[in-house]
Amino acid sequence: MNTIDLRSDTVSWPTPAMREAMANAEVGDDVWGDDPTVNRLEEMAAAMVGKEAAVFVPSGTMANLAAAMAHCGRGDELILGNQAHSFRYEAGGVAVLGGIHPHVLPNRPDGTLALDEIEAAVRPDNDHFPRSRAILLENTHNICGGKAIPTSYMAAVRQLADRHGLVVHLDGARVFNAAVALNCPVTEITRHVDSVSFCLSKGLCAPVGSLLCGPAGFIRRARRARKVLGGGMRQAGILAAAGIVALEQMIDRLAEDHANARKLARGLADTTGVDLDPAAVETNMVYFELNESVPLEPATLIERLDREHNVKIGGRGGRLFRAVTHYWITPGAVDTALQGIQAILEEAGS
Ligand code: TLP
Repeated sequence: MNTIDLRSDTVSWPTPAMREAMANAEVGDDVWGDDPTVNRLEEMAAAMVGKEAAVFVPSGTMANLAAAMAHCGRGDELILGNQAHSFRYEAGGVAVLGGIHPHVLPNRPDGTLALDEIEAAVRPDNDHFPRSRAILLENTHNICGGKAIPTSYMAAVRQLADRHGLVVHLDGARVFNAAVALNCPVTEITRHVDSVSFCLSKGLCAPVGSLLCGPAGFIRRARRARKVLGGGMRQAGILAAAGIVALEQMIDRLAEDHANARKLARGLADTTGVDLDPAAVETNMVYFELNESVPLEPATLIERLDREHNVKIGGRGGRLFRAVTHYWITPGAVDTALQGIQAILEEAGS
């Protein structure tokens, strides 16, 4: 990557080992259940997160929607955070396509929902109300700074859900980043939820795909939801082969991305005109703000950084930005990005 692309970890390219595995993948028709490479990936994924079964889907968005549709029927209610990716960035899919009513609670800055607010959101059985059915958590929590949510919180939500007969789905798009940051086996996180989705195509570098994992009956319903959503793929073993490499080779090294994010955060915290708390950076995401005192439009910083320094960062509204580290971002690339930001801010007179 000549460009230093920090807009997201979704921009990461497949590794040479993935391209080789893709070229040599054994394939079959996965809608018929005939693709040996997809079947192997699904078995591996389910075992890794401690669930009975898994289904390979094209995206994290489809994984979350298929999960909601497999857990909930029309008129059921899904409790989730107002900063959940599912609520903010998935085009309202649960309502549009699932007939599911989102019950939105405020996310706290650490990405959690207050337990008493979840409790209060659970509806009594009454013809006037939607039926409370599921809780959705996100770990790591993207919009809340890429925070890794502790296993003790996951356990507390499990207990609450059990008291009310609710199921819990985890949007674990980056659940392996969470496990690395919390220094625990991923099953310590996933054992508290009924179902979990995770992405191969973010920090794990595969080109396409996510896994939805859970009990066998749930996964059967999710396969049907995948079909309804147009996500039944044919010789998907080509993609699954890269996913297997992702699970075998790319998880432990996520610690390097976290170290690079911390390095970036420290450098930005030392930069005049930038506001951020480096202690808030727990995984591969660095959110930072341009101080009001800097006479520079946020769009200008993004545009000049790209044009003059070949560095891309994401604008998150107002004066907020996001930079995400991944496999293709080296410590040297972090230095280049920092130098670029500092040069532009100095010139702007901060
Ligand atoms: N997140 C993307 C954008 O959509 C914001 C990103 O660049 O971070 N869950 C979480 C927590 C996510 O961050 C994302 C993607 C998804 C689900 C959806 O995954 P895809 O893009 O595969 O549908």
